[in-house]
Amino acid sequence: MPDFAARLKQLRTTRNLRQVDLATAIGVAQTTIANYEQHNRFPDEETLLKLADHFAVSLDYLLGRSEITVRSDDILRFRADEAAQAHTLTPAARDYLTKLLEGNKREAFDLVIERVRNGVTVGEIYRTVLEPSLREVGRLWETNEISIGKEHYFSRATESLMGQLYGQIRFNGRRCAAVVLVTAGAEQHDLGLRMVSDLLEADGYRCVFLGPGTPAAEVMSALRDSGAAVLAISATLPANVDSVQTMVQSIRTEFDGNRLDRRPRIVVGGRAFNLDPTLWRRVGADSYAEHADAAVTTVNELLSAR
Ligand code: B12
Repeated sequence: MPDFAARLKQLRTTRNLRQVDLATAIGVAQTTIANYEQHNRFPDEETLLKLADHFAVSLDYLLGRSEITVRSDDILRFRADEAAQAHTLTPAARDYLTKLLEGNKREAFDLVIERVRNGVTVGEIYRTVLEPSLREVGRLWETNEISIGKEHYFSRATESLMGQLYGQIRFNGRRCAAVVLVTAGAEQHDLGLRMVSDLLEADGYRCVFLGPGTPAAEVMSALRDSGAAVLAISATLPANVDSVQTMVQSIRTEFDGNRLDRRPRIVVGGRAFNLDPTLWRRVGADSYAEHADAAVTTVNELLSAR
């Protein structure tokens, strides 16, 4: 495998960047990049993270310890799709977004809760209002049209609205297996995974939502204690995909001696996997779904095939 110097040069040249372009983008001198590529210097922690973020790769990939990465052309295509979707927000998503960004939280919540009272399912609200408006907020933040504070406010408020909507979910009364849900590595984005959890519960699954920051040993305990049939892992940042792979490998090893039907099936998802639809196979998962509705279908299919 290449070392850091070779990997950096490879990443830079395959993106058609000159040393000076990369230097400007991450805020260092051109000679610094030249020194990195010639093994003369090694970056500090902050610069390493900037480089990984800039190329949308993990630190392991940047250091030549992993070959798992999302292809840059996939990222560009995905971003273009996201930008195009901004113009096709549903009127309800547009209203929610506008009201909340103006600070009218009560009105924003009321218009969503009103729709649920009128028969719209929570799943539909997630798909047509909350998910697209969250993505649009990300785009507005990336293009400097709103501040990071507004983006935080919007996501925290949406999280609290989801808590209220949970009470409105219509559960279908089936009694299904348990599913443990976690995010990988340092991943803090967990709203998408919560949507997956809520819709699985609505379909009858017992969900053990662990979310971000759960140590591997605790994930194992939760799988054993709940007798889970499925582990659902979410990653939004490409930098966390390696951690998904590590988690998949340790679960496989841990349950290796168990009967086939006692080994948890592993399903992955989240923005990082949506960027490159071949990635889920490369991390060794059993399946993948692009969004929360599809996640329910996928889990049903995985378990009916056992
Ligand atoms: C809200 C948000 C935050 C919140 C998260 C709050 C929370 N509790 O989740 C906070 C403020 C904490 C945050 C932090 C950061 N964020 Co942020 N964030 C977002 C934002 C605006 C929305 C994310 C979201 O909720 N989307 C909506 C959900 C519903 O979509 P989803 O996650 O894709 O989930 C769906 C599917 O993927 C699927 N799914 C999800 N998980 C799973 C799992 C399984 C098993 C299955 C089957 C399916 C599945 O189902 C879901 C529902 O359909 C996005 C913008 C965007 N385009 O997504 C940026 C975004 C993801 N963030 C970004 C960044 C850069 C960051 C920070 C690094 C910023 C910083 N410098 O601090 C940090 C990183 C924190 C960390 N270590 O994880 C970038 C990522 C760019 C990249 N490299 O890919 C984005 C894209 C913004 C942007 N346009 O640049 N963020």
